[in-house]
Amino acid sequence: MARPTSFLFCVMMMIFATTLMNTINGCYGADHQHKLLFVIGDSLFDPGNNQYLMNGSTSPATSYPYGMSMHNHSSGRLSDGLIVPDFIGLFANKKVPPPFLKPGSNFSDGVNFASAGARVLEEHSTGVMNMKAQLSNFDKVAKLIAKKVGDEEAKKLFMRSVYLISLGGNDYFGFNTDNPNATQSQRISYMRMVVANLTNGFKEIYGKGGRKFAIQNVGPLGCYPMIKQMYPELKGSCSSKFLSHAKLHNKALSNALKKLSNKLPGFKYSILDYYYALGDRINNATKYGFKVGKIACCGNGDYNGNNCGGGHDGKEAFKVCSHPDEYVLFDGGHTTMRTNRQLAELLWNGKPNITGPYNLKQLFDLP
Ligand SMILES: *[C@@H]1O[C@H](CO)[C@@H](O)[C@H](O)[C@H]1NC(C)=O
Ligand SMILES: *[C@@H]1O[C@H](CO)[C@@H](O)[C@H](O)[C@H]1NC(C)=O
Ligand SMILES: *[C@@H]1O[C@H](CO)[C@@H](O)[C@H](O)[C@H]1NC(C)=O
Ligand SMILES: *[C@@H]1O[C@H](CO)[C@@H](O)[C@H](O)[C@H]1NC(C)=O
Ligand SMILES: *[C@@H]1O[C@H](CO)[C@@H](O)[C@H](O)[C@H]1NC(C)=O
Ligand SMILES: *[C@@H]1O[C@H](CO)[C@@H](O)[C@H](O)[C@H]1NC(C)=O
Ligand SMILES: CC(=O)N[C@H]1CO[C@H](CO)[C@@H](O)[C@@H]1O
Repeated sequence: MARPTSFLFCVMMMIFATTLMNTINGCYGADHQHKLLFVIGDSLFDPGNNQYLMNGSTSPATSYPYGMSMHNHSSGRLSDGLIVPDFIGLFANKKVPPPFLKPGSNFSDGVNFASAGARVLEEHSTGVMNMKAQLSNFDKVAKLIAKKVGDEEAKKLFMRSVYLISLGGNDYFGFNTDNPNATQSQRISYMRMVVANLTNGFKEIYGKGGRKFAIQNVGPLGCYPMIKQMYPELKGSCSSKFLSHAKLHNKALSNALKKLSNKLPGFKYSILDYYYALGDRINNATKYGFKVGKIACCGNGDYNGNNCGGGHDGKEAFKVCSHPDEYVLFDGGHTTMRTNRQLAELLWNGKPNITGPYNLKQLFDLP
């Protein structure tokens, strides 16, 4: 069978940003099969970007026991090993999407902009790239690609590519810890603002060509060991205040995405029901092959909810389990590599009741 001539424009581009130099060594362009994976998110998806924002100071995630299941390669990922976007890259037969800020990264298969602590609403925070900053970094990459292959080819490439997003958890964590006495109507209007801003973010990507969106909804915050330790009066049960805020968000997000797909031609999406997927693992760990769901592998306190790796100054005492594979959670708010693989499998080819209306495999397969 005759194959259409397909060739790549291999390009090398430089961004100089204050002290950072990024090399974009990419092959983009006339290969009409080629699709990139762009990742936007918070600590659940951060592949180590934040260490480059720290001006040389260390973050616990860049040292033991983070990375302990990868020969102690502590990359800045908040887990014992790989995180969800890494697995998605591998399932799609691509390279693991590299951290945007890592000097010399090859962005030919995609790039990961995620930053631990990122929020939808906050614009500037020290040591964190919030949604706005991540979108502006996407814009930089998009402009450089367009400069190299032309606006039209670039737009087609962005249309074929997939945008994997995890945001919102930090907004609700922050709001509910800062405003313990907020009324229900204040909580609802805050949620509306988060969803509206997030929706604007999706529209911004759509405006540059993006058509295929994969979004993980907000997790069961109230069941995280970190939160259980903040509210000892709950005696280990999940905080319904945090759970209900996450649920409100997830319902509104799902409606907002349905509306967008009705309004914007070609807009396709998947939502992973992370709230259910993680909550069921925490509460029914053995069903998924784990031994421990409610206590983290690493940290201190009754649920190992805090200070894995020694906390911010690296000096706090903490315990580490010897077999992270037996645990759903690695630290007080983040999953183990084994859980991450299961979640990535759900995102990749989950049934519509967990990942829908499309799953990621279907999004990648679309032209
Ligand atoms: C970047 O990766 C692509 C695909 O794997 C490869 O063809 C290209 O040569 C790489 N660029 C550099 C400069 O290593
Ligand atoms: C990882 O580091 C810890 C603490 O320094 C050490 O006990 C362990 O043996 C190391 N594991 C590997 C595989 O090097
Ligand atoms: C790092 O240094 C830059 C420039 O001096 C400053 O703007 C930024 O806030 C610093 N970041 C941190 C995390 O201290
Ligand atoms: C919230 O309400 C409690 C109990 O009424 C009160 O003790 C506390 O100071 C309030 N917190 C804030 C931040 O207003
Ligand atoms: C987005 O959030 C900001 C506050 O950070 C708010 O002023 C603005 O109205 C929000 N936008 C939408 C569309 O709700
Ligand atoms: C989702 O549907 C599959 C069958 O398609 C079923 O096996 C599974 O239990 C369902 N999961 C949930 C959470 O409803
Ligand atoms: C299948 C199963 O065991 N489901 C349980 C999961 O955990 C919740 C909360 O503890 C239970 O209500 C379910 O019965």
